[in-house]
Amino acid sequence: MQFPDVSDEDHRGSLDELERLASTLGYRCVGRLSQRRASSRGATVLGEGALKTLAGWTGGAGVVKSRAFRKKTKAALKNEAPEGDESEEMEEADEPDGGISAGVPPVEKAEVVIFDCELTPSQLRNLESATGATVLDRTGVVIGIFNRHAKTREAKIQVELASLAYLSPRLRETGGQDRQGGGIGAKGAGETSLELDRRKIRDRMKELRAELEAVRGEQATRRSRRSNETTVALVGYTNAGKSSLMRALTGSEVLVADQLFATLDTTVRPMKPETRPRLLISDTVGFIKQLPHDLVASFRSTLDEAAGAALQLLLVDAADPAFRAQLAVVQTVLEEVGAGGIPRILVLNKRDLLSPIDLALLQREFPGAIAICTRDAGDLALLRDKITEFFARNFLERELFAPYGAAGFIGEVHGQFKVLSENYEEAGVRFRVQGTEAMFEWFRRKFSEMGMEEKAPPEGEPPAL
Ligand SMILES: Nc1nc2c(ncn2[C@@H]2O[C@H](COP(=O)(O)OP(=O)(O)OP(=O)(O)O)[C@@H](O)[C@H]2O)c(=O)[nH]1
Ligand SMILES: [Mg+2]
Repeated sequence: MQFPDVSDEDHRGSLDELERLASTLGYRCVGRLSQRRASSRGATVLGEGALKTLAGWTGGAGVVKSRAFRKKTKAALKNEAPEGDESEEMEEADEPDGGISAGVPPVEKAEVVIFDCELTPSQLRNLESATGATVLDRTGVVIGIFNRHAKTREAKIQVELASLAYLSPRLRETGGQDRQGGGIGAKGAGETSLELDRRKIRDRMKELRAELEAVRGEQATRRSRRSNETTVALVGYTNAGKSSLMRALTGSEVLVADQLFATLDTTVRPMKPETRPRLLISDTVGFIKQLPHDLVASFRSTLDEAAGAALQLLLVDAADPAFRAQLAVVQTVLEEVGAGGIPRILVLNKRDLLSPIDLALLQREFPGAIAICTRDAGDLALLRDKITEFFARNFLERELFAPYGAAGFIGEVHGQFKVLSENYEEAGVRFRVQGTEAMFEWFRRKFSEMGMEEKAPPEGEPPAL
């Protein structure tokens, strides 16, 4: 469907992206069909003609043979309103048919039809009836990929929760069968009752939420343990190159793949070569347009990483013609999850794929941004400098005093701060250190009972990292 407010270019880009998503799930695209529509309402989303064309590709009848459709037809014959909760959608089906672009009909028969919009459960069922093929929508495909790529316990719980939330309303329509392999088992003995399925889903979701709480509790503890450290979050659209940059900056072996949603788990590693204080880099799940809210909510804790960072590196694939729209999506989602107000450096990645002219134009368009290639050592050194400069600007120089006998104190000072000098005096050790306000705050809380003293030196130049 191409809606009136979507340009031809954006429409094509969106279908390209959908094709990539589908191929990540192992599907091969045999044909594309578009129709200009005012909205995605209507019993089958598509008009009659487009549906017939589509059914020609899948070997389906091209008409809906559902109960609701029969009901509507009967009602129409009797000239009365149709009953049932699908009546509204059936009424909307009358938009004129037209604006179809289908290209050459595919040689191979299509077994799966994927729609680039969200389908209601009844639209999905009607379309399956008319095409005789399996029908998926964009969300279904994304959830399928998430199911496949989740590795850690936390990501698996998050994905299962999202699948169940997606599946639950669709159950009524599909008679309790699990369409996507989304976590609950497919139909089996004693599982045909809809009520039972619904209750099982509710119970399972409750169980998963409790488990997620527990996992998140552990994580929060881990996060607070490093709250005095300084985290840089890599954020961006899926496939922008976040994990590649993570590897380059930290030397860690995170997965890099030319795939959408290769990363679903958060990884945090110190930046190499190590700085003092240590800077941590975090790599997390990417964004995509029309990411359903349920899914965003279940990835909340992964995104908390972005919200808790001192600095965000917002990566875009500058060689992707759709990158401006992708950047807008990322900015919107970051706002929505409360990670909008954090200092940010825009990183135009994959500059190696751009011509010098395009690159120059981009740099003029985004003056604060840094253009890099994650494989170029010089670019990486510049980016590293930019990161350390940012922290240097935010580092304060203070004096800390620890009385002798304050167990662990001296080790922590050396571990966390950059120590400029230390003097062993009669009653204890006097340090001159550099750190962020947050680090001093954490330190104050931890060692307040030990009589730590802290004092800012006279105003001067900002400290170097
Ligand atoms: N040409 C070029 N390709 C790059 C560059 N950086 C990353 N890539 C490629 O882009 C693809 C995606 O890279 P990833 O690092 O996995 O991207 P990501 O942002 O982590 O993606 P997800 O985890 O799937 O959201 C891979 O095929 C990388 O090899 C670059 O600077 N230039
Ligand atoms: Mg990744």
